[in-house]
Amino acid sequence: MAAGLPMMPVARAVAEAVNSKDACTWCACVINCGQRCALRVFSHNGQVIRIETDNTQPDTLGPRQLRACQRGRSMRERIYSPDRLRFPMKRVGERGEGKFERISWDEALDTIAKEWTRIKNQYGNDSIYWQYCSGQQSLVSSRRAWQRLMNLMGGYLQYYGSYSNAQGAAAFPKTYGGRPSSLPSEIANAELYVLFGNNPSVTRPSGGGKGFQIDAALTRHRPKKIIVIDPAFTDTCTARADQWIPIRPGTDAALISALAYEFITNGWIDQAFLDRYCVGFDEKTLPKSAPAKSDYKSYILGAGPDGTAKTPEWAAPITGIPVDVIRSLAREMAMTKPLFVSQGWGPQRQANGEATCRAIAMVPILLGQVGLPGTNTGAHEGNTSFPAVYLPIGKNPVKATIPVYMWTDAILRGPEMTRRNSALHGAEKLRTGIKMIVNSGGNTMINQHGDCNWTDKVLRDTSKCEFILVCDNMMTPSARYADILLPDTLGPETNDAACQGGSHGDVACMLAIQEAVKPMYDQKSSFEICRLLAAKLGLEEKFTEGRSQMGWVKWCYEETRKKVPQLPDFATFWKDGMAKVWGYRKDPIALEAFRKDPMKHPLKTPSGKIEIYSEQLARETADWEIPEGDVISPIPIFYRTWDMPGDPEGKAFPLQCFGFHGHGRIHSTFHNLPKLRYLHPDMVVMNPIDAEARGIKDGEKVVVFNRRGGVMLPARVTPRIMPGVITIPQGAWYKPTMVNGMRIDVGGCINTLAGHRPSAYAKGNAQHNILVEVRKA
Ligand SMILES: Nc1nc2c(c(=O)[nH]1)N[C@H]1C(S)=C(S)[C@@H](COP(=O)(O)OP(=O)(O)OC[C@H]3O[C@@H](n4cnc5c(=O)[nH]c(N)nc54)[C@H](O)[C@@H]3O)O[C@H]1N2
Ligand SMILES: Nc1nc2c(c(=O)[nH]1)N[C@H]1C(S)=C(S)[C@@H](COP(=O)(O)OP(=O)(O)OC[C@H]3O[C@@H](n4cnc5c(=O)[nH]c(N)nc54)[C@H](O)[C@@H]3O)O[C@H]1N2
Ligand code: SF4
Ligand SMILES: [Mo]
Repeated sequence: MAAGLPMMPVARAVAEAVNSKDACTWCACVINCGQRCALRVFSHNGQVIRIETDNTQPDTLGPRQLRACQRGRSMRERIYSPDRLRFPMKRVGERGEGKFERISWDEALDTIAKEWTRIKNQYGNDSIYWQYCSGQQSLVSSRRAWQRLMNLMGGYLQYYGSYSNAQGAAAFPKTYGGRPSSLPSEIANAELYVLFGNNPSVTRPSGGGKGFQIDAALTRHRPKKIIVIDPAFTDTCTARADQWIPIRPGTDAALISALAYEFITNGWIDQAFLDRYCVGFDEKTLPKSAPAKSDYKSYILGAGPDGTAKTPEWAAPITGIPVDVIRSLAREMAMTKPLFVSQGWGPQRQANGEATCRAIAMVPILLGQVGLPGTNTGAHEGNTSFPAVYLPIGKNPVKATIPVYMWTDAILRGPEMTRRNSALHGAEKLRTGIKMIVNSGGNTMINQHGDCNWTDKVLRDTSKCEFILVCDNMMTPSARYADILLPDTLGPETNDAACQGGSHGDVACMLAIQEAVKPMYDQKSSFEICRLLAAKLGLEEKFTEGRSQMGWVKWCYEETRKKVPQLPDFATFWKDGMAKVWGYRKDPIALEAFRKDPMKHPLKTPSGKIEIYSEQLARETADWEIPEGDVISPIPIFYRTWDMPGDPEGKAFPLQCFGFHGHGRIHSTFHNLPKLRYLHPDMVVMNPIDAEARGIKDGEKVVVFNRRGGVMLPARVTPRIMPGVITIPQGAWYKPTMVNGMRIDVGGCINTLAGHRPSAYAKGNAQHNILVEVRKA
C-alpha cells in the first residue's frame, strides 16, 4: 500500500477519521460486568459518530490502557438503537402485553407521585420495593438517585445478596470471616493454578480487568500447570489451560471430598496447619456444641452420620470424572506447590452452592496452601479498589430485608414470609406484600429472574403488585411490565463519573462521563427524573441539597480524593477523562498476616480461625423451617438437590442445563445490537453424543423444554461441552410466542427453563439447577 498504490476508500476513511476535528469527549462503560472501561466519544453536529477507547498508556501488559471490549465500544449502536425508549409512556393494554401510549413528563411524574403516595399511605413503606438493577453503575445518575429519593419518601423494602454471588457471599465468610483473596499477580509465584468454574478470559476481559493481570503474571512466570475444572471447554481453557477436567454441574463438592480422601489417606494433609489455624477438621478441634463425629475428617472417611467413605470410586459416577483422573489430580495438587486455587461464581449459582463454594476452599486449607506466596484461599482472584464515594442515599427507616431471589414470593405471599422460613433479615416477619416496584437499570423483573412463565403470571396480576415503574434505555422484556415507563439517557448524553468495578486487577480508577450530545428525543437522566419527581413530592430541596447533577459529580470526586490522595484535582481529572491509580492494594497475598501470627491477626470468624465447621451457621439456622430436599450443613459436604440427576420429578428431563456469561452480552444488555448478535449468536451448546442420540445436527433448530416451558434456538454440536450437559448463553431476551399451539420462548432466554426456588441457606438464585430434554424443532 505504501509503495505508491492509490489510497483505498476504507483506508482513506480511517485516516480521515483519525485526523478529524470531530469533538472528542470521555465516557465510561458502566454496565455490570465487574470492570469499568474508558470510552472516547467522537461526535459531529450533535451526533455520536464513532467510539474508541483509552489511548493514554501503552498497549502492553504493564501499566496500560483501560481498553473497552466490543460491547462497550458499541455505545453508538445503543444510543441510536430502534429499541431505544424515546418518550415517557403509560400502559394502555393489560400489564405485560407491551401496549403503551406516549404521555408528557408532567403526566408521568404526576401519576408516579400519586400512586407512590397512595401506596405508601395505604400499605406502608415496606410494601414498596427497590428491584435488583445492576445495569447502571455510575456514581450519581444511577440507582443511587432512586434510592436517595425512596429514602426521602420514608424508605423501602430492601434485599440482601445479589444474583451474581448470593450463595458465595453468604456462605464463604462462614469459613474465613470474609472473602479474602490473593491478587492475580500471585499466580506468578505459583507452580500449580487450578480454576473451578472460572472463565476470566470471557468474564474479565477488559484492560483494567483481572484477565489482563492474570496474563501479566503468566508472562512473568508460568506455573508448571494450569487446570480448569468446568463442564464446558471455555475460552479460558483454550487460551490458558494445560488440562480441562469436565465436571457435572453442581458436583464440585463431591470431587473435593474425594480429593480430601486422597489427601488424608496418603498422608498429604498439612496436619500442623489444620491444628493451629482451623476449627473442625477432626474431632479434637470441633467446637463443644458440635455433635460427635460431625467433623470433616469423619465425613470424608465415612465415620460420620452417612457412613460413606468419599473415595474416588464414590465420586466418579457423581461428577463424571474418571477415578484415575481424580487420583492424579489429588497427587498433583499435593506435590506441586505453591498451589493457587480460585473459583468463579458458576459453581455457587446452584441449590447446593453454599456448600460448594466452601468445599472448594478446602483444597488449599487441607494442604496448608493459604497465606503464603503463590497461594490463594479458593475464592475468586482478588481485586483492587479504592473507596469511591457515591451519591449518598441517606438512611432507610424500613428494616425488613428479603433475600434478593424471593421478591416474587414477597408479591404473592409476603405476610407468610418469616425469618425462619425465608431467611428475612431485620424483621421476624413481613408485614405486607410488595405493592409497588421501582426498577431502573435492570431486567430481573422477568428476563434475569428464574422461571419467566411463572414470573409473567405473578406480574400480570395487578391486584398483587399494584404499581410498577420502569426506567431504562431500551424496550426490554422487563419494560413491558411497566405501568409507567421512563426513558433514561445514556452516558454520552449526560455528565457523571464512575470508579473501578469489583473485578479490576491491579488498577483502581476514576472515569469521567461527559455530555457529548443532547438526547435525540425526550430522554432525561435518572438524577434529573428523580429531581423532578422530588419536586412533585415536595422534596426537591432535600433531594438536591442545592447541588446540580454536575455539582454532585464534583462533590463525589472531591470526597473520594480525600480518601485517595493519589487522585489529581477535579479539573485535571475532567480534562484527562480518567485517573488511574496503580498498586493501590498493598497486600497481594490473602491472609499473609494471619498465617504469620494468628493470635495477633485473627480472622473475623467467631473463633478467629478458619472454620471448617461453622458453629455460627449451625446456631443461626437451628430453628429454621427447612423445606424437603434442602440441606444446611456446618461443614462443606456434598448433597444432591432438586433439578439434579436423581430428582424423581426430573425423570423425563435427562440433561443438565446451565447458562453461562458469554462474550456477546452483559446479561441482557447489548442483546438487541445486531452486530453483537451476528458475532455471538444464541445457541444450545450440546455434545455430539447427546445430539446423535436425538438425531440433531449442528445448526438445526431445537426446542429445549421442561415442566416450566420451552425455548427454541439453533443447536451448536461440539465436544466443548461434556455429554449429559447442555449450556445456553444467559441473557437472551424472553419472547414467548405461540408455535403450533405451544407457548415457546423464541428469544432463547434460559430463565424460561430455570426455576424460582431458592437455595437452602442464602435463599439465593439456584439458576444453574436445570433439567431438560431437547428435540428437533
Ligand atoms: N462477557 C461477560 N462477562 C461478564 C458478564 C457477562 O454477562 N458477560 N457478567 C458479569 C457478572 S455480573 C458476573 S456476576 C460475572 C459472572 O461470572 P461467573 O459466575 O464466574 O460466570 P459464569 O459464566 O456464570 O460461570 C463461570 C463458569 O462456571 C462454569 N460452571 C457452571 N456451573 C458449574 C459447576 O457446577 N461447577 C463448575 N466447576 N463449573 C461450573 C461455567 O461453565 C462457566 O465457564 O461475570 C461478569 N462478566
Ligand atoms: N439463568 C441465569 N440468570 C441469571 C444469571 C445466570 O448466570 N443465569 N446471572 C445473574 C447475574 S450474575 C446478574 S448480575 C443478573 C443481571 O441482571 P440485571 O441487573 O437485570 O442486568 P442486565 O440484564 O444487564 O440489565 C440491565 C438493564 O439496565 C439497562 N441500562 C443500562 N444502562 C442504563 C442506564 O444508563 N439507565 C437505565 N435506566 N438503564 C440502563 C439495560 O438496558 C438493561 O435493561 O442476572 C442474573 N440472571
Ligand atoms: S469489559 Fe465490561 S466494562 Fe469494559 S467495555 Fe466491556 S462490557 Fe464494558
Ligand atoms: Mo452478576
